[in-house]
Amino acid sequence: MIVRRYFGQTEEEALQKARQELGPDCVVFLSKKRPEKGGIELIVAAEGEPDLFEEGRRSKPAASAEPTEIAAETSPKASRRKLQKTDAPINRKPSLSSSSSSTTGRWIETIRREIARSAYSAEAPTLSAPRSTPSQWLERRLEEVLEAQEVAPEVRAQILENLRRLAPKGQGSATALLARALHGVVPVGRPEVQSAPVWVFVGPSGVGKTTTLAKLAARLSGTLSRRVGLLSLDVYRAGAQEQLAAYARILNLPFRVAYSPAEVQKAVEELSNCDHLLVDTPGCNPRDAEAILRLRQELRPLPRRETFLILSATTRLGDLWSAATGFYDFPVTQLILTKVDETALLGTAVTFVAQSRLPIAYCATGPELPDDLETVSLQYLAHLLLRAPDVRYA
Ligand SMILES: Nc1nc2c(ncn2[C@@H]2O[C@H](COP(=O)(O)OP(=O)(O)OP(=O)(O)O)[C@@H](O)[C@H]2O)c(=O)[nH]1
Ligand SMILES: [Mg+2]
Repeated sequence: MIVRRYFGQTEEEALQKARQELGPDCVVFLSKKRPEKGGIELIVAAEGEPDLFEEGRRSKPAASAEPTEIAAETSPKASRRKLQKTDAPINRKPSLSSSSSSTTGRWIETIRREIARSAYSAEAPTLSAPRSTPSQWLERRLEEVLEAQEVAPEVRAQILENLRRLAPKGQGSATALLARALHGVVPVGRPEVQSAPVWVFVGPSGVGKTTTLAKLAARLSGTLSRRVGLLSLDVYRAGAQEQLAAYARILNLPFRVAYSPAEVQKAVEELSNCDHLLVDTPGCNPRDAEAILRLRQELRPLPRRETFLILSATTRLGDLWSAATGFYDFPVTQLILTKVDETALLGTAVTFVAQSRLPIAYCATGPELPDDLETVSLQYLAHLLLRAPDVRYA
């Protein structure tokens, strides 16, 4: 999102300047009388991803527009945002309605700070004042974004440290710069071709293990033309086998159920012509040591394997750690983050990945098969962190 300040003798004049620069869909946050600036001040927002260096380089703001970019938005789902268009009455003060996300609150708080600052901006320096170098300016912008996303302070510090090294020579979009600054802080997973042939999906109950397994089965067998077999060890939850059996039917893949380590061994032999064997497991309480041990014993006959820990992006940091600790001994090799669509706050998950050093391989972005799954790259994580939360006006 881009937020800028425009001045004019009348609201219409200031709005015309805003539309010229930001396009017809820009949104008026605030309109106020500013006689010392020649009439009226508008604070206007628009969708888009600014080149932060470009904005930071402006040593002196134009008389009519003072750039105060808050963050970038590149989400393909950006169209979901419901911003009031500027062809609505411009002097209607926006009031926040139902947005419950604390991120939204913080972002709005950032915008409010800009608005408050504008009350005495004749005296106070703006964010793009001459004394601010491009790299300082950029660092402040991204620090605000990371804080709003609730990335833990020590992880933020590491990312900003990288940014400080990159920024003086860096160029490009906010997403590209943040992606480079995440390097070495947030480990990402191995590509499919480098992984072991058996993929086991473990995690707490209801996080999306079976759905994610089916998405990956569809991707491996469809796009990548691999021979894929499915094996269910979930013999506890009613309907669990039927769920995976249905996916196997839809995808036309061989499917087995195993009730014991011996049956696991038998299934491995029967499906030995497959390039990949994807193994579904029952939801397991990470604090239930007995259930964890039972599952580990059942998995023992499986040859060299990739064990994905599946966790929901909506989980608190303490519970993410509790799961990582409970499943640690399997051993877990990579992480899959599900329900990324259910939160605008990705900072907790990013903090967890940075602290645990568990490489994050995929993000599930919805319940739909097979599309709601993204292979994780630093570019993708930067995009998630920079996407703006939904902002709604009454
Ligand atoms: N919004 C959203 N829903 C998801 C996502 N992944 C899975 N779901 C939904 O979450 C619910 C649980 O998914 P499952 O795949 O059955 O979860 P599970 O971990 O296998 O559950 P158990 O086997 O009972 O432990 C289902 O309604 C899925 O459609 C996601 O990324 N986003
Ligand atoms: Mg399941």
